[in-house]
Amino acid sequence: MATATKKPLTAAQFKTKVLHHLNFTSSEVDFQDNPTAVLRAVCLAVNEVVYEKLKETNAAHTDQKSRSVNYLSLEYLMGRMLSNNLHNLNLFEVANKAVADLGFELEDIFEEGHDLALGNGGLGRLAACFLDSLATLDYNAVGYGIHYEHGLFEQQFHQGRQIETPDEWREYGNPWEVCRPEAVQEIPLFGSVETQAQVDGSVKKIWHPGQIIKGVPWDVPIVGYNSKTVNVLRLWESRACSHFDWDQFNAGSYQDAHSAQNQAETISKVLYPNDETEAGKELRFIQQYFFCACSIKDIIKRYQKQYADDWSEFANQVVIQLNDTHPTIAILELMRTLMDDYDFSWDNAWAMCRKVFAYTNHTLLPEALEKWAVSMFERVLPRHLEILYTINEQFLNNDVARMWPGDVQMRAQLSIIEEGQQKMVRMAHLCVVTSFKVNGVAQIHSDLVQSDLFPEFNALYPGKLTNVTNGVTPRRWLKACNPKLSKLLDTVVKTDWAKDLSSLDAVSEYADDAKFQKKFMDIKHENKVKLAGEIKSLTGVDVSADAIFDVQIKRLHEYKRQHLNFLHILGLYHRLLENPDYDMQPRVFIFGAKAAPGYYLAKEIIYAINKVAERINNDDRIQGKLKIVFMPNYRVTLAEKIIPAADVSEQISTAGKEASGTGNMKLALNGAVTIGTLDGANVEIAEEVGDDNIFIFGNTVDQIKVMQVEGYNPWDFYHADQELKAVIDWLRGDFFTPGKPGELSAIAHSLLEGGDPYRVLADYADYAKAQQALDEAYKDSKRWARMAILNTAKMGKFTSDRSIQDYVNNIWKLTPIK
Ligand code: CRA
Repeated sequence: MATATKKPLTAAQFKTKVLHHLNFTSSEVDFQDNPTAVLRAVCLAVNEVVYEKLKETNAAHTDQKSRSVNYLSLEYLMGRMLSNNLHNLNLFEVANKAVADLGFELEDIFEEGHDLALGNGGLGRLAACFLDSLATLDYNAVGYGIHYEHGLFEQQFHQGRQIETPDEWREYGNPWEVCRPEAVQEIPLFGSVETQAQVDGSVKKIWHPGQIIKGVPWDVPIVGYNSKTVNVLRLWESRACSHFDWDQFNAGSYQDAHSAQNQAETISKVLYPNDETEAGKELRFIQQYFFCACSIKDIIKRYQKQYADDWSEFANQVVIQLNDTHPTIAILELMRTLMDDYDFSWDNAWAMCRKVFAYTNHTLLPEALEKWAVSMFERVLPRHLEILYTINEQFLNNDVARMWPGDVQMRAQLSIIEEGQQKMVRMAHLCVVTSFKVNGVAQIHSDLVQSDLFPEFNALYPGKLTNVTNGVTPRRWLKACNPKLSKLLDTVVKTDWAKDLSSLDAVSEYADDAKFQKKFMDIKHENKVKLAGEIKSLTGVDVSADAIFDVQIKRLHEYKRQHLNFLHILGLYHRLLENPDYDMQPRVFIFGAKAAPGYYLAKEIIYAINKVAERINNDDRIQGKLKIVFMPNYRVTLAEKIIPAADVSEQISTAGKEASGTGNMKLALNGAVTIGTLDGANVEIAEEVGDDNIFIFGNTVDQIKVMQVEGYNPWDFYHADQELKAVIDWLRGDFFTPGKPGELSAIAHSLLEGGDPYRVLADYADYAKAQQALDEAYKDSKRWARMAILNTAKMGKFTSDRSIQDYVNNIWKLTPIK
């Protein structure tokens, strides 16, 4: 469908639209004290533009019969939408002026918005960045997920301890989503399978479900930057199939009728708040199945709109990307649908599945590799389990037996079913066996997937295992969150760097230019002043923007080693107490992290940092050289405020444990210098910025492996390092908690008696040394400015546009929509 090139909206026209919505959608004539109403009206005004583009995009997708990627993810961490949508539609200045005319600051209006926090951390935020890039690059893509009533919990601190409260992101409605009753799906569960003999001698399997759940889709439009495309994120909400069982109601059991409804609605009630790990909870399993089944039905429905019952184009038109193993059941559901509902033979259905699915692995942590009990599988999805058994049998008898004839041990090791007291389904094995491509998320991680996690699969299916290094969208993570730096970059980069991030390399030429250095560092300082205000209002702590802002923001996990950072802070405090004139640049250590509610040690680490912060922040003896702030309720919106103000980026995971990381990319893009281990994407960041512009320390993956073989004794490190011993002893005693000895001892206990599983003590000395080198570098303001500038200039590789283009070239094979 051809569209006449429309004139861009003027501020006056935009204001008229906003006023229209204030009057007629909200009937809010007196909006002067009602910024929430203004926010709503602005969003609705933006939606007028968005929906028009969405209509055009849908028409183009249908006209061109274009191949699409279907991104299946249990998590999407979208954050707020307004600022990003305005930037992507090139309406930011227009809205700014219109809102000013109404007597408001646009930035204050943004503050009224709620984060869409339907995810935990990196995996969910990656999905959000990928959707942004897919629309920006004009690819036909649909994101599928769950419409959680409650996203990730809100975090508060009560006397230093984390308290969780429910997230209410749509309590009063959300302007960015629209319900699509015409696309509701019905999803069967439980029950039994009947085997029916057919006249031709074959058998047909009939599943008689015990319950049917309704899946209601909510669409969130995804606006591309400076592009024609608006794609859709489709989120499924679960509901009971008939709202009331009237027979039961008439018989007087109102309660029972309601309980079926409650049970059905529980499925999409709440996001599981664990990053990386999830225990074998039946509800989680049903969540996974529910959203996969809804999505598979929807994908088929979209296909049939164009091809009716001609299946010959399906594998050419459809690719389904599994974001980790969470959506693995989609494989079994597609097999079941093709055979049971569309009469495919086994071989044809299997051939189709092997062409359609691809899988991304996001972690090597053994506890995060999903397994489900066969017994539960059988109860919830009896038909799917049958299919799974057949897939496994064929895989073992064909693929494994051909490569390793008679090797019983290999069979057991590779089988999709793990034998044992409790038989388990290994979801990752099903993914690798079925998918035509499997990728890790940074080069070092993908290498480890091939060498350590799935070496046999790599031998069995050469070329299947590959790498796509993660990326982040420069629209949200530079243009929108750091407007001052963006404007400065505009003055020296002549192309639209937000769409072609590699063009930022042109900034390298200015790395030693004194004038440019001053401008760059002045902006950093202004951003720090602004963050200092935020810190004051959120935590009550006064910090100076002249200090180094040292940032560690990410989920709280032992492998990410917030406690290594913490021990080093204690080390500095120890030095300052021994010698108040100890020469160091004043530093503010800024943390942001949520701990999974059931993760004991993670919560103890938060408590210890908060307790120690209380003491150190109020200790006059150290003359303000050291401050610690733990910002509550870390989320996308807070990241957008912290990142532009960061001088130092802490990326200090145990080598081999962080698959990629993406905060590392966002911080460097905004001119923060990384102190980090050779882990995840840090390795590639180091390659890009060069050794002079990053502080690398610590044991490498290989050295960690050697340590494992030779035996690791944390006590050796404790006894060998006086400072380390002293600060650990502080935690074991009552130095920070007078009268309550041992209140902060959980960390020390895990590091010593607990065997220090993440090798914190082994890296302490080298970390402290790297920190000292960093302090030296900061003293030399020219050197530091050069480093900061080069970090921004060299981040071109880490745009999610590049990641998406890698997926397109090597896996999805899409062509952009014209
Ligand atoms: N926790 C990895 O740990 C990675 C993201 C996105 C993670 C991060 O290093 O950057 O995925 N893994 O690829 C994960 O969620 C289930 O595994 C993460 O976010």
